[in-house]
Amino acid sequence: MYEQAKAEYRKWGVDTEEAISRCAEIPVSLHCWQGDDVTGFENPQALLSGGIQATGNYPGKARSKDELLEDLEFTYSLIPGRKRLNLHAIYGISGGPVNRDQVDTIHFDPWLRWAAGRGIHIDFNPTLFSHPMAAAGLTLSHPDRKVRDFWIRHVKATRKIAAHIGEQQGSPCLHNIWIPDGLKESPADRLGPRERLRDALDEIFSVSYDPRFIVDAVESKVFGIGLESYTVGSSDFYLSYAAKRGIYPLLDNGHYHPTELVSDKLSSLLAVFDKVALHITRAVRWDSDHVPLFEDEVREIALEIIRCGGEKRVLIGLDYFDANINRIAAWVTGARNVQKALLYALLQPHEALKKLQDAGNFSKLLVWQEELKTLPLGIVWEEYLRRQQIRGGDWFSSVETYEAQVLGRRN
Ligand code: RNT
Ligand code: ZN
Repeated sequence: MYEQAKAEYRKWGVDTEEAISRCAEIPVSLHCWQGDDVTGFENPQALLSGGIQATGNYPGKARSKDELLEDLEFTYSLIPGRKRLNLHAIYGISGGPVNRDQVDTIHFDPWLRWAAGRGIHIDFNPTLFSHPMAAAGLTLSHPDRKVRDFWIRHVKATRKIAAHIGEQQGSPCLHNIWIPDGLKESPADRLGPRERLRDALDEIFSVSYDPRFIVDAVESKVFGIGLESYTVGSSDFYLSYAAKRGIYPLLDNGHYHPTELVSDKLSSLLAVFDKVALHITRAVRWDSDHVPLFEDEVREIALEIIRCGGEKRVLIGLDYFDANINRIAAWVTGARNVQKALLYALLQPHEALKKLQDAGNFSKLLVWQEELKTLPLGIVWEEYLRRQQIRGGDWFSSVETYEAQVLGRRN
């Protein structure tokens, strides 16, 4: 069947072998926080706050470092391609409580050792939510200098950790700042908090690190639950800030108005920035962080990455946390869908299609684009999985076994 599919694609000028080998090389950063509903290791009872929420109470949630590692290990075994690991500062490994402004490299060395043994590179995030100092929904833009300073110390510490990780692993660590800061009600002052955020960031970025070790990004948002009327770190704010300060924007596709598409934004940013970071998720009516599907927008994002030659320039990360279904099934489904979308995008004759556009041959372009949609992607996907030694379409039965044998013993 694969030989037939290969011949089918060849008719359109597409080399399935090249697509398979390129797909295997594109790094996708798997977020650790799908495994425990963004709880972290500070306190297993911690409540998620900051305008984000994991809904659902499916049994078997990872309650400790060992359980999360066990689940991650199993999750990775079901996902093809080059995988990174995205950690948050609340996943530090220590003998006792460590406040956020005290986190240090030693708390993440165990992760580095775990990842090194598996050929996995790590990305990192400061955690400016689920903490008493963030209770007001304000952190780096808080009117109280003491609160801002606390969070500035935290992010300075996490950048130091990220640079250490990048140096140790020999691959730059993406350090992405997302803050919840916003207001539920109509603001009386929009500029003040944004100026305070700008100044706090300037203080944070006054420390410079070797770009071979760290890639600094900032993630915007349109609103958070309970913070509906105003978001300090808006898209305009962070795009301008990143452009001026020589850092990078991170686009989360759950963080825009419903008719604004990240797939359309990528080329605009890649025309100006040499790198752009992504959080791939699925927003259902709001930033709900549902599992990404193999759907139009995920495919279009993948198409844009490939069309723009962005395989090395777009840092792909995942960001969803569904607690309503088996968490491993959620993790794996979203990650496999992103992989499948990348393979789909690599199986298109982009140069030929661009030529049709430039020649103004829109009839043929339309016909080709539509015909290409139903080529035998599934067969090439199965072949890709086979070569990666990853289970095919029946992978869920192994999750059922894992649920019975491992997750079922928790609680
Ligand atoms: C929140 C942002 C942010 C978080 C993670 C946990 O809306 O998307 O990226 O989801 O950092
Ligand atoms: Zn995000």
